[in-house]
Amino acid sequence: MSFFEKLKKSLQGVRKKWSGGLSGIFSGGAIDEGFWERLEEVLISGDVGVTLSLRLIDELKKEARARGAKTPEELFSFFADILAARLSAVPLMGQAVTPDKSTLTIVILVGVNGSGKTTTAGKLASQWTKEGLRVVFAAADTFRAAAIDQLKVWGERSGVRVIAQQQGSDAAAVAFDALSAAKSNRANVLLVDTAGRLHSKHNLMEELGKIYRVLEKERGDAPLETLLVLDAVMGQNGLAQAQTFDKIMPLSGVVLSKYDNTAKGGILLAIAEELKMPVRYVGLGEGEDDLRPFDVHEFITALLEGEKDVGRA
Ligand SMILES: Nc1nc2c(ncn2[C@@H]2O[C@H](COP(=O)(O)OP(=O)(O)O)[C@@H](O)[C@H]2O)c(=O)[nH]1
Ligand SMILES: [Mg+2]
Repeated sequence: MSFFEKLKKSLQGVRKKWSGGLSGIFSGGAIDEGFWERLEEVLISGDVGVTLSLRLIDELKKEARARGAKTPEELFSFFADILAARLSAVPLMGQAVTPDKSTLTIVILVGVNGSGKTTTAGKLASQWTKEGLRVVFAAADTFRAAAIDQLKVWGERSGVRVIAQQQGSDAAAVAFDALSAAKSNRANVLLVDTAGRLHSKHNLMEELGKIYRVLEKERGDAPLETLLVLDAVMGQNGLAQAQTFDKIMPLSGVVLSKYDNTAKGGILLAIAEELKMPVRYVGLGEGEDDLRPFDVHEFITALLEGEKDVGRA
């Protein structure tokens, strides 16, 4: 299934719950006060956020005047263009991490408990091993034994070596070991799974900072990617998390997980606009193939398309 088909399928759920979907707003009626109020309501209830919703509406109003739009239908493509322009303005938006065989790429996954870090590590490893890349896992979530086991299951599935120590051991030491192993094995990717630190627990965040500093110091020329895994279901609450994690280590992007599970779709716009952070990947399920690089244009088409078009290929 292509990203588009997959996304459309999962967006059917989002759309139904998201006040009948954005598409309904643009079909029929007139461009009157009621139209703008309905649009505002749908955007805000869809986790776009108040400030951004009002900004988008202002922009669309200007566009409507400038182009002399008479019906909501005419506004539809203007709105799609506005969303696309804003999303595309963020550097690295939708760009997959592209390790290559000539070097080692380090990828650290961070995020709160249950956000989907380990699953994302597993999905990425599955994709990359299929491309013939050599992947090593660092089990730097040393908090719970179950976390190490969970990573090992993914490791077995893809034939990926897991560098782990005992539960409770120093996470930065695991990361250090794993980097050495990755280097001596001439691996192409080191995927570092970390513990789900509550962003309010400062000492735990410090530990995460230590992992970053160790890898940053020892990496040599190896490119380093730091991805924040955000649970789409968290909505606007996720934005505060992102800022806290970004202070611990400069983030190179967001993996928006569980997009198939959210009742609201607008958080994606809020991440781009409020955080100015690129959404690199979107998680659309629990399976190994359910992680896709984020595609701006396919996303907007799928989001704005009416229910009537859902079956179209
Ligand atoms: N539906 C859905 N479930 C997901 C997705 N990503 C992760 N999960 C599930 O979310 C739960 C927590 O994921 P896990 O990777 O253990 O989170 P971690 O604590 O951040 O490592 C697991 O049950 C995963 O299967 C996704 O994109 N969609
Ligand atoms: Mg985990």
